[in-house]
Amino acid sequence: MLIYSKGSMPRAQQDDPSDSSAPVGSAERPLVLPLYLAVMNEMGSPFFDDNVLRAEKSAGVKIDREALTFPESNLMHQANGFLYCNQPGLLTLPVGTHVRWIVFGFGSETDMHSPVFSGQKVTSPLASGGTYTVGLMPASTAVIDMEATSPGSWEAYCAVTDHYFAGMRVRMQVV
Ligand SMILES: [Cu+2]
Repeated sequence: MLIYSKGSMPRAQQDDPSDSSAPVGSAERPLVLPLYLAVMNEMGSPFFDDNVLRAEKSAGVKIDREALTFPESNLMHQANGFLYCNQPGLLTLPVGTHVRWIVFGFGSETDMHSPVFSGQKVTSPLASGGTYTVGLMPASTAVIDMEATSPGSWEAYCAVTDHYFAGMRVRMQVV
């Protein structure tokens, strides 16, 4: 579900896309995709204790909850709900596809994100400013227009170093 202000989305993407003859992915009718970035703390889950017990039973080991690394190990640095490009399916974009990314983040003070779309042409609103990302604070959104220009396997990711190495990435296959 996308909620948008009137006029902020190309007419062809609104409620009745049948009134446009432009194909999805064209400049006139970009493919709209979400990119949700957030650090999810699994220790806040009401199922946390059950999950730890289940993991201990499955692995046959006792988990040291007092270990200094334990809290960090429960911070899931997710992008669209998955880590390390393991989202189901493969996001395949033919060269020339125009994508309107709706990027958004929620969470706490750890949720400062910098979404980047590697290898591709960012066409707005940033290209004129010479930058390739936006600063995304908790409970904020942004729109980034991108054109798939470079074939290969690329990532949409958070450029915050800790977040990237902890898995905040989505794979894009440009063909
Ligand atoms: Cu981030």
